[in-house]
Amino acid sequence: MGNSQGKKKKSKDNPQDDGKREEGFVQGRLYKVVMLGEGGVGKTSISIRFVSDRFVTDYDPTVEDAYKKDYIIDGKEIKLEIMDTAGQEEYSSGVQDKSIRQGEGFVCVYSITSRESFQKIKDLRERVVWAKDQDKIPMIIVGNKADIEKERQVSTAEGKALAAEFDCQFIETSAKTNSNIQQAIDLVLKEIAFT
Ligand SMILES: Nc1nc2c(ncn2[C@@H]2O[C@H](COP(=O)(O)OP(=O)(O)O)[C@@H](O)[C@H]2O)c(=O)[nH]1
Ligand SMILES: [Mg+2]
Repeated sequence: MGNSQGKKKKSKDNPQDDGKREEGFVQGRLYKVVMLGEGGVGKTSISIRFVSDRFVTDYDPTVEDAYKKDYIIDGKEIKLEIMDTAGQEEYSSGVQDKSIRQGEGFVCVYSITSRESFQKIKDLRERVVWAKDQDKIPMIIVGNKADIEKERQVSTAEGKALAAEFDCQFIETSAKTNSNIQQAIDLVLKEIAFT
């Protein structure tokens, strides 16, 4: 395709087409966000909460789906696709690697009630870094289930410290009470738009 003087304009629907990135959001552009995290941390719940403002408790945990939403951010109407992965524990599975390759922004989710899920974040980040050949990867860390304070195993300070180590943003959320869900998605979208 026409690639003269390295000034090729990136196509709207094909943001990965070109290494060059605009600063800020582009009207009509599709933004692809990938949810990563151990099974049960709330990836599907966060996705459904964001796209349809519901909290569903009975769905198949093995389901892997993509949720789409037209969304206005910074005054621009964009298309958002959230790729919800399942079976994170199956490291050999190529399915998530495909999502990682296709995704532009990554939401690494753990549950504040599970130290194990928190410890997994490091591995997840490494997989993304390995799969993407980019200097800076748009990524945020999310500590979900913040509504269950009495079962907390991971402090807010620990979450912040890990995010600082990875030079990324951190937010605690609850898909159940709809706390900080939109804020989390906005954060990752801004990482994509301004990275
Ligand atoms: N209390 C509470 N439960 C949640 C929250 N998010 C998800 N859950 C519950 O945690 C379980 C796993 O959630 P799910 O979205 O399927 O996790 P996934 O495997 O990461 O997709 C389900 O029973 C959800 O109802 C939350 O923010 N607070
Ligand atoms: Mg799920």
